[in-house]
Amino acid sequence: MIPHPKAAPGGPAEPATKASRLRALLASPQLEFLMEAHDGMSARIVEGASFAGIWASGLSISTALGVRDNNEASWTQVLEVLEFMSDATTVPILVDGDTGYGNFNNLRRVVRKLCQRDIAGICIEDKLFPKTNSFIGENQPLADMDEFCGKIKAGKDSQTDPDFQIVARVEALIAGWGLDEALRRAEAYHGAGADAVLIHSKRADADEVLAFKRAWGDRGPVVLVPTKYYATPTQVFRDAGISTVIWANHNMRAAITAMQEVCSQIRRDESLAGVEERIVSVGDVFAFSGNDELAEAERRYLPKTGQGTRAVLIAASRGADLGELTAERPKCMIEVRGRPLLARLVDTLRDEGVRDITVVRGYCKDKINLPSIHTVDNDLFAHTGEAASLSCALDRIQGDCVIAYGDILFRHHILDQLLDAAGDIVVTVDALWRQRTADQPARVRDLVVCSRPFDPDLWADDPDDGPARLVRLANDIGADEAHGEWMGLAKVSDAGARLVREELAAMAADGTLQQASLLDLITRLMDKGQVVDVVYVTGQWLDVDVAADLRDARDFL
Ligand code: SPV
Ligand code: MG
Repeated sequence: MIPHPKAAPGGPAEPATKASRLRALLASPQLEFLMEAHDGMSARIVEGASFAGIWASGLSISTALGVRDNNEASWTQVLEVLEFMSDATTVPILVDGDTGYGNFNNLRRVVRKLCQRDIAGICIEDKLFPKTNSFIGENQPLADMDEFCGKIKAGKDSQTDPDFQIVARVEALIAGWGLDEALRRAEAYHGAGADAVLIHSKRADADEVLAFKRAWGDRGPVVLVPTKYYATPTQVFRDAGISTVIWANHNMRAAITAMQEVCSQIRRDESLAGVEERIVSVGDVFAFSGNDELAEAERRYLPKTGQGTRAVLIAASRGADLGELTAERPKCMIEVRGRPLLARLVDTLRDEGVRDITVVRGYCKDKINLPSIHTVDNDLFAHTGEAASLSCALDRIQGDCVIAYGDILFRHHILDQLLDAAGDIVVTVDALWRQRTADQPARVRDLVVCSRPFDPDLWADDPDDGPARLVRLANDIGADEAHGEWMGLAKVSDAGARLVREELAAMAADGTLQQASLLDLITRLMDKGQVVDVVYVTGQWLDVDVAADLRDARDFL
């Protein structure tokens, strides 16, 4: 729960429920504000802007539903909207309940349903059902005062949450009945149990509502809706001792303006280029909707694709291009945002269920001391290559096994894709490699040629051809013929693991092992006819070779 804005540090415990927070807000001696919202999205925006409560405006909800503010939407349809708003937020919602959707009996049911949905309070106005917006026409008929008092009592008697608030809205000023009638009605509604009185006005100045407040004194909280007298400085309301100001419809109106502008521009331009920069990105929309939480929950609750899969990570080299940074530790142990690269890679693997992880150490091997990993050492690291390091872990390459460089970072979905792939030997290839290193083309190491290029419209394998196949993997492939860059991340099946072990043994026997890279190993396997499948990815990863990569890594996290 977010802290109640009025809770003093070390003060009494915060009220726990939304209704109790609305109650505290209405009763507080300071001026408080409720901001209009009309759906889950706008409600979230209101809470994100640090408003302590939400006004669920009848005008705005109707307008957002494409109907008029004349009870054209049924109360259960409004209730559906309120449920989304309440679920999307933690701050209390005061709902504009119009005239209560009927007589006392209808209101009783409404109040019970609102309590069930954790709506903090309702405001009802003393007009007739079906209502008309107060700013339309003149001298609208008012409800019989006694009948309205009965409605308030019925509402209070029906609330299942003891802190649920009922605000009585007095329309006497707008209907032209004058201050005395407004005060008479406010007094009656107060006596019937209303928790606060909303005195409404459609004048362009605040004179009549301030006159009301002066005459009313402090008999109970007074709420204002300064839609028409918006030019009145807020300090005037504060000085007058007003409880709460409602900014009643401004998100809905702002949304109409923004949507009309963007629509007409796209219609005119027949292009999105002119609007893209001034609207939130799709990524921002995902963040706004809390997609991170879902990804986290998926990791917690979905079966792990990597269960039973091992990993061998090659982390024997120093990373000399990083200079001083690797004077006393291998590059995989450089910290990015307070955690070594290798630890982050191990976290990603573990999150996907890959628990049996072996790291091949070499340079400054004592510095690779992460908990719960296996280590093997290539003590000849200074004179040997990646294949020799991998062969130090020969007996760990068993069953399904991920083989990766120890200095790469990637998003979880990349590992998911790789673990889901069915081939005996599968490599991940970045189809967007040109973007990754546009500023430093020399950094691209391992380009590949595949059986077909990446097709953005074909996210899964081609149903006719199956997965793309590796054709060539080398560091002398020209940019023109390349289909992507190998990430330094591969997976082998049990059969693939056996082939890798046999090939490493063959390389040891023919004397090529010591200087060979993983590229050489994979190339030899392909030369012998072994199929190597490709999982295409589109960015979302990086490796660390030079100091500038560390800055990218910080941004990546
Ligand atoms: C609403 O927001 O629907 C209101 C306030 O009832 S007003 O439109 O100002 O009457
Ligand atoms: Mg209304």
